[in-house]
Amino acid sequence: MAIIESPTARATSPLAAYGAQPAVQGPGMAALVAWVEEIAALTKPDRIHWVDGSAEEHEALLAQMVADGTLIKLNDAKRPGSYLARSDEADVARLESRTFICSDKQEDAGPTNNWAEPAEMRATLRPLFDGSMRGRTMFVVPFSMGKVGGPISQLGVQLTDSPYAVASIEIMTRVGVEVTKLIAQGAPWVRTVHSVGSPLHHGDDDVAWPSNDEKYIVHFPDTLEVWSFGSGYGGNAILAKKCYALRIASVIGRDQGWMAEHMLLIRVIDPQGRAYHVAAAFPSACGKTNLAMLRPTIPGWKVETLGDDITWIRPGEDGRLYAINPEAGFFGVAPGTGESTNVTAVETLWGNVLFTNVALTDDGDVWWEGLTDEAPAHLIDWRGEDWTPDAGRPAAHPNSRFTVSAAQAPSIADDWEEAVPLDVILFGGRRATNVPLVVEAFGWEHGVFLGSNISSERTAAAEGRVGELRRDPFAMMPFCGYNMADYFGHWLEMGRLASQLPKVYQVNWFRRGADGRFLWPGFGDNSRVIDWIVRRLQGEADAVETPIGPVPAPGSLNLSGLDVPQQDLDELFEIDADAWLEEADLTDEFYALFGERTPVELREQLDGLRARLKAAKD
Ligand code: GTP
Ligand code: SPV
Ligand code: MN
Repeated sequence: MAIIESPTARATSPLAAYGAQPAVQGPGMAALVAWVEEIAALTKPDRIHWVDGSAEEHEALLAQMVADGTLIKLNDAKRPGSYLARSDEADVARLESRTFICSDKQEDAGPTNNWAEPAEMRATLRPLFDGSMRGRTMFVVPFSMGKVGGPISQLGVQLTDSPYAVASIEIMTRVGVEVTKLIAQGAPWVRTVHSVGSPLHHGDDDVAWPSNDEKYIVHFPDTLEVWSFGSGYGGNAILAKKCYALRIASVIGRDQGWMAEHMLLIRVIDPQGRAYHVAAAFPSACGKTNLAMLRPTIPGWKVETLGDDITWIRPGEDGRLYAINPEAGFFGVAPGTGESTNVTAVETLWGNVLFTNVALTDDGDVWWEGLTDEAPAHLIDWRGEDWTPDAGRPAAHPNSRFTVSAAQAPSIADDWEEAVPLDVILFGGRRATNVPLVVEAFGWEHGVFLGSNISSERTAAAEGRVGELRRDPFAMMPFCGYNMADYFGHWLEMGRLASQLPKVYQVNWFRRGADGRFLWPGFGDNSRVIDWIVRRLQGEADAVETPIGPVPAPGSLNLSGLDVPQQDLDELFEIDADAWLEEADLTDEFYALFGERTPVELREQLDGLRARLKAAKD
């Protein structure tokens, strides 16, 4: 199968000139072909490749990237079917400052999103995309979020000049002719355009990771379009993920009565074999993949993986909220993933993995900080330079990632592509202070209040100073495609649409002692918190009320076999009324950002919190 069709004589239609479109017919095909032609006329690729999603095509694409120097093939004996990509040093993470929500009205993007007037943004983008694919192949990538033809699945097409993006999308979504057939039959789909912005002029040598210093990740929610320019990395380039499945989908969900959330999804099975479904919203690089693959340290419990990053939730006919993971793969943070922290992930990564910005070992395998306790004596670091343990810098980039098929996780549920009824929603973040290990919400509105108040220390998943505390409501600050206050309102509305709501909890695995240590062992021991929550659902675990919500009664958290000193436990659950009153002031300031759009229910929740804190002080 030829990946690269040579540019034949430019005949009548650009499509006829560039490459073969699939032999799929139907009323929806004309719009797709017209759009592909329009974007090709703008970006002027040398070739067009309609991706069919076959295994042979995927292999050929990978082989071509090895030949071009974009990928390094890893040692087949150590890591079969696996590859390493090293990005440009200026293209290593999502760029929130370059991400725009271009709704017709600025107030619909809200104060927490970058906004530009759509016509003005189109005028900015047009010259950037004009000829941006010269010398390259434009790939047409039809994809489905959720299983192909599934009742709550959504379709899209990405046009991209990045073969790395194509290979990634093929792992992260369902790609291929079956999707094109649905589009041909008339199913709705979302248009996404991506260019690394690095045209090749005659005789130019390509670089391993083409990109452009100027970057734009732009969403037009009113026309359901995404345009991304200049970056080849992760969420900037795999447009099905954050751009579509969160930002655009959140808008569709607002209008249609469902939710697109930055959440992992798991099935927890208790020692009696009873199953519960838990979704958890934690900000980027705050432990979603880890919890999604949790291996409980307490006997009798089991966790099955359903998703690790995105969850779509909608009310079912029985009044419960049903959830699916729309993705087909994991784009997971490598550093900190090891035998002692996430052994399931380590097992998942046995082969067929696309690694980005991790270190290369001398025997052609990969390594990153935290994979093993001891670093190898010599590595090639993520920049391609020699590295030894005394180098004084990390060998893998802190936001280095693995891309791997979800089906490959040993913990994946047999029915992971089906919707499941939600029992529990968790909100969490990285908080060194104030937030206890676990707090129960008084009810749905209080739960929404807790979600709206997630704050977290910045990680390497996006630009900004790592460690700085920032607000990240519902872990959706970078991913909400519309006004955040309206989004809070949508959460409240969902509570009215469903008759049997999940219970909501706030968790924090990251509280530190005065000496800077984590107070809680985390990882597999987080099962102890899940166990308490499930026993609460069953009416079998006690809680004590505090001003911020019920917390485990002394003795009700299963700590057997765990060596955490009582003093650390006290610190883990300490609630300092003064510090919380200060947080309440910050919440007030934050809500004020949205003016009248902040739902009154949340203001009432804030008043209630303040009153309880003041009462506790008297
Ligand atoms: P995105 O893919 O960016 O949305 O993030 P994610 O939430 O899936 O991140 P992931 O699970 O990969 O978290 C990465 C970091 O969190 C790693 O550095 C882990 O070591 C750390 N981490 C995860 N769980 C725990 C925990 O229970 N305790 C502590 N201390 N660290 C944890
Ligand atoms: C995140 O940053 O939350 C991610 C990685 O999941 S990316 O897809 O690059 O946005
Ligand atoms: Mn994420």
